[in-house]
Amino acid sequence: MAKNTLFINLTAATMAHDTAPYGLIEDAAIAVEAGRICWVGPKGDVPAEYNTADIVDLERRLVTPGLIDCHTHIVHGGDRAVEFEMRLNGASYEEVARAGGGIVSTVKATRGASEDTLLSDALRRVDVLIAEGVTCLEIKSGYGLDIETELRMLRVAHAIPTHRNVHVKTSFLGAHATPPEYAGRDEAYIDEVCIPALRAAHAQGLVDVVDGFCEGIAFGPDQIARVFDVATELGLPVKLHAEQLSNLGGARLAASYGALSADHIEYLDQDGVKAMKDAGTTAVILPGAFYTLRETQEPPIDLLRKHGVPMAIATDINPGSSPLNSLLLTLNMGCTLFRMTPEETLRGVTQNAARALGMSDVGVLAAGMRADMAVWDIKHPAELSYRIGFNPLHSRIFGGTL
Ligand code: DI6
Ligand code: FE
Repeated sequence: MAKNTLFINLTAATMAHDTAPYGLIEDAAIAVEAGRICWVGPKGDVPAEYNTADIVDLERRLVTPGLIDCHTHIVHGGDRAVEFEMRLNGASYEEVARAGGGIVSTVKATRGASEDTLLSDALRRVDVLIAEGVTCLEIKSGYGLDIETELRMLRVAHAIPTHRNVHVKTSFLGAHATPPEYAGRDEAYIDEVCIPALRAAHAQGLVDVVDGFCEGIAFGPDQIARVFDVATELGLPVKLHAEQLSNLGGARLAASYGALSADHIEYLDQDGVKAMKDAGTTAVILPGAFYTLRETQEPPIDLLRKHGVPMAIATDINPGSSPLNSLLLTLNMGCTLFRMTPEETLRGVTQNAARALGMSDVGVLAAGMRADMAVWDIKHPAELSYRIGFNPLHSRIFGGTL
């Protein structure tokens, strides 16, 4: 029988639906066996069966679920510092995109990068997230836009857990942009590349979820629907970049497919919020892109709250609109830019981020969950959102191992 471990002398922000804010338990203990949490509660209530467990004293630190970054484009080639500079010299994001820059320049760099280079570049970025207590992240394709490179990106994403102690969920984002060789022929791109790439990636077991970019500079709802129809046929859940720069009804469309999440949603209206509520679709808030693009339209946080739509929050790390390699800074941005509360932002990278990924065994500290935890040198969970540019991580526990 696997030996139990009992973590003691800690404050647990369980994020489970409890009476206390953050599901907080002072002077708590957490028992772990075979990579799973088997008991969480006040130290005085530890069941006798854990009397013989190996004890790990966490010296009064705060323990949260391991953090989850549920929206990243962390696998990509190159960078876009020069376009950042262009925008600072007056060009808009759309103008940069229409001038053949934007996503397309990253496509060129990604196509030109070997699998090894893509992997080692991604691992450097993943390591920065891990150092902030991240134990699970989502990674998208969408910078290949040809069958071979889309598959390569997904293989790289899949390889990451063999090199690092993190879980990875992959999203197929073939409907991210039309590549230059299909300029003006969006429909042909969807038929000849996007859908065949999706089928191939699925056949190779490389896809967990199907994503798209529903926007004037990307694909319209009818085109996204064609990709989502294939996802449904393959039994894959969907999610969507929706209402980022304008309102095309993307969130409503996604909700009609029972989407796991609709992401960005600055321009989401009340109908879209209601559709998400009815479908159980999680709102993924991405302050890094809002900040980088100097967007002024804020996502409708009050409406989401009012209608009880669960909110997640993520880095959206990508070389164009969100070169934000910090989930802790993202928490602070959610609070300061959008007036989310520190409890909402922490829930957004734990319980609700798990929801956005369709994962039921991570994101809260409770019996039966994977023993993925972050141990912090802080007293109160609000400190995770409060400081800017400070990382209080003490250690991570992954699958029960410190
Ligand atoms: N929305 C975004 O903000 C990023 N992709 C997307 O669908 C932008 C990606 C890029 O500019 O490279
Ligand atoms: Fe994105």
